[in-house]
Amino acid sequence: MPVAPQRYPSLSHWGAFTAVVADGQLQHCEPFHRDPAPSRILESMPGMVHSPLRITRPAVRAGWLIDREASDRSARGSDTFVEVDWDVALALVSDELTRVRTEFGAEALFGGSYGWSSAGRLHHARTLTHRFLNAGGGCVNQAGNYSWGAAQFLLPHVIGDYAAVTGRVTDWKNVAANTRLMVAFGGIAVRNGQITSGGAGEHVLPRWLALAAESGVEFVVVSPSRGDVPAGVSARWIPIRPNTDTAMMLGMVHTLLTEQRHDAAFVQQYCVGFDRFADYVLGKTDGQPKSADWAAQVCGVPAAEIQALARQAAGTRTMLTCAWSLQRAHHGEQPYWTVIALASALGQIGLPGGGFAFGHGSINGVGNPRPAAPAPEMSAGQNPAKRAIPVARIADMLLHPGETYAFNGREDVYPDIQMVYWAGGNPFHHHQDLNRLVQAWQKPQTVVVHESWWTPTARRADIVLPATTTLERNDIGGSSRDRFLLAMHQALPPQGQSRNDFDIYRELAARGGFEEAFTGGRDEMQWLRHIYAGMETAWRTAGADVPDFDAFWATGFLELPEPPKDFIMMEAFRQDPAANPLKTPSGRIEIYSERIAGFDYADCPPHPAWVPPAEWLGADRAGRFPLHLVTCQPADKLHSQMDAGTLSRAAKVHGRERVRLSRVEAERRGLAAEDLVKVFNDRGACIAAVVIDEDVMPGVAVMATGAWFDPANASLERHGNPNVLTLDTGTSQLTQAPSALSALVEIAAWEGPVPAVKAFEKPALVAAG
Ligand SMILES: Nc1nc2c(c(=O)[nH]1)N[C@H]1C(S)=C(S)[C@@H](COP(=O)(O)OP(=O)(O)OC[C@H]3O[C@@H](n4cnc5c(=O)[nH]c(N)nc54)[C@H](O)[C@@H]3O)O[C@H]1N2
Ligand SMILES: Nc1nc2c(c(=O)[nH]1)N[C@H]1C(S)=C(S)[C@@H](COP(=O)(O)OP(=O)(O)OC[C@H]3O[C@@H](n4cnc5c(=O)[nH]c(N)nc54)[C@H](O)[C@@H]3O)O[C@H]1N2
Ligand SMILES: [Mo]
Repeated sequence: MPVAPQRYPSLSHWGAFTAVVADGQLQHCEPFHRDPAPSRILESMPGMVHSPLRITRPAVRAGWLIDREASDRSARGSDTFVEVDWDVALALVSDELTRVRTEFGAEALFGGSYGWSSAGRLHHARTLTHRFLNAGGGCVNQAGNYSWGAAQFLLPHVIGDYAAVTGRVTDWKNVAANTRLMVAFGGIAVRNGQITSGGAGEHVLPRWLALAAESGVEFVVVSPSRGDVPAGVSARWIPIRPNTDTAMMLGMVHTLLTEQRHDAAFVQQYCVGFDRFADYVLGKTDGQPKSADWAAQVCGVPAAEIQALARQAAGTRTMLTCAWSLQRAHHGEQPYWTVIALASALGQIGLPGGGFAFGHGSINGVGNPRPAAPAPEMSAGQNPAKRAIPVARIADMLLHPGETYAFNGREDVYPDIQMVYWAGGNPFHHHQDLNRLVQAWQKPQTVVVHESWWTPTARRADIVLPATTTLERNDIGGSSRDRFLLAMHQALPPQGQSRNDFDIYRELAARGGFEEAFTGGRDEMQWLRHIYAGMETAWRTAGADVPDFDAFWATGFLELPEPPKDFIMMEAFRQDPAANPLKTPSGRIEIYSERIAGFDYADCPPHPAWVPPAEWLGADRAGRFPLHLVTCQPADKLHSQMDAGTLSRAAKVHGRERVRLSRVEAERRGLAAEDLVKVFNDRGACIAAVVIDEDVMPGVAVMATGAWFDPANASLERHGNPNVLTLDTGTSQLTQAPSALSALVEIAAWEGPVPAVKAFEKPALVAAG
């Protein structure tokens, strides 16, 4: 008699689903019945959960195991691993933590562990890493994130808090009803709307876009790629040179000012320092008016088009929105500050359907009407070491211990790191200039990684501990942008000898004598009840029908109602700025910031300005690297997660990531579709496969991130990982965020034999003798 498959509710960053399990194997992931637009990334899960790339046993790098001090750290990534028993591995990790803490102190232990890990919040590996290291005496952490790092530290100076980025923007319903023109810098890529951090219960972006289109909202997409125009929406595409949006926006402000179309009363009442900015725009401070003609030279958009868009925006209800990508670039503070200045000049901030927003095309749920009730959360506790570096300065830190750097008005010194601890992230995916990171990674004596798969980062560890995936444990997930809270039932036993990160840390904490501090005296199900209890009151107040935990667990989900009233960003401030001031020094929108002026940073002046990036098409157009490389998010996976899965692999060409080019650029280089090419600059090279794409403007090459890093050597990566080409420098001294989107490259036909891709082969493993 065949046994009926079992069904378990679960959740991932790419959507909620039911895990269908038969004979101990995940058969497929059935999308959540309430999700109107599920993501196909779910298709990759069965193959990944049961992948031969799973790490099945704890493993120790051979050179490190023989002699830590004498071991050749450049062998990280190529060395053999020795598989050991859990007891041996845990003793090694525990002793090493104790040794490093005793000999060098908590400041020698890097536990930033940046990365997305699971949607489930109890078993969120990064949070658990912090909780464990904090309880054990602290570590050096990472501040901010790769997603919106420049915005995160700039916006508090300008609009007081960064709610506009991470929190709520004006609801889509309000946009549909009131906005007539939506100008999307960086576009609204539906591809990116597959993802919600913490898990998508419902994918809402297609629905809200359709509503806006039906309601007659006119879309203008300013982007190097027409691919950022949302499907099903008729939109005008304005191609723009990457990293030059600031110039275009300044040209629009200049048009408004010189034609007296700006809202003088608004900037007077709600902003500080607009006059000083206007002097700059008009050329009174530097002799160069930032006219539409000037802007056209910089950004490549015709002056008449810049002027026409400014006039149109001033004549109707306009929402300006910027993708997060704009600020993930060198001097990425400037387009964000400038769009706020432009929106201020238009004077519609705080009105229905007007003003500015960020991230509509970056992640699912931006503008999704949802009451302000908390999402589930696990606490990491306090870090007694009180040390953190800006998230993306990791290679700088490892390469330059003791050196001083500036960050957001402070001077700090890079710590001298002896041990790196990572769980739930893939720095050999996320960091820029990976050849430089390979060098920096040789600095610490010891690297510990928890992973489920032999990712590039796991391969570069000294001690690897096998972690379960989401389906092998019980959890709870949800996001502040989503109306659903999801129960995540354990559907499978731990694969191989893998253990939950929570259990690994519990055992290590027990060895260190602080088990109770780590566990809080709770086991898995007690924690889930505790997290649920912490949300109950707020969810009930927000109008949800909240059952007790057992009933929620049995049903598998809980739903918040849509709020009765539209949320309009900065509405209260607009209605009464004295009663509802912004959390800036002046209480108003700071178009000129005295605080930033006081920092005296040449790379971040006190008002929005055109500060050319280190690499862009204006500086080196006729030079050796005439193409601007745009590294966007991948459509068929989340970062590097599920890269070895069926969906991602099917999209590769000759097993490599693709590079998109216009026909003129391909023909100029004698390239045809599916040709293998070398994409290169002075930092490195990778092999990729050509896609001729007339939606990409000339001068630009587009590659998605996520191909598992597979270097043949420092001068060639075989799989198409664009981060061997990107620039590893802080956006500015103010925010020190990643400058991933500022890189110039050249492309040439691949000559000679093609090296095989080895990213999906396990490292050499031997049993302990
Ligand atoms: N060039 C360029 N680079 C970029 C970007 C770009 O636009 N351009 N974007 C940047 C951005 S915005 C981001 S957010 C980063 C993303 O960078 P990351 O978040 O580091 O990328 P992921 O591939 O999601 O890595 C998460 C890792 O956690 C592991 N993991 C998942 N669940 C668990 C678990 O339960 N336990 C453990 N121990 N591990 C688990 C996964 O297997 C995976 O290897 O990349 C950045 N890098
Ligand atoms: N499918 C999928 N979705 C994802 C992710 C994923 O890995 N996979 N990652 C998620 C995460 S962690 C994040 S932070 C968000 C990131 O969200 P974003 O940062 O918004 O995403 P990107 O795909 O990097 O960039 C969006 C578009 O910006 C355009 N662009 C790039 N540079 C410029 C420029 O200088 N000017 C203008 N006008 N346009 C430019 C590119 O054409 C690109 O398609 O995506 C999230 N969504
Ligand atoms: Mo991100």
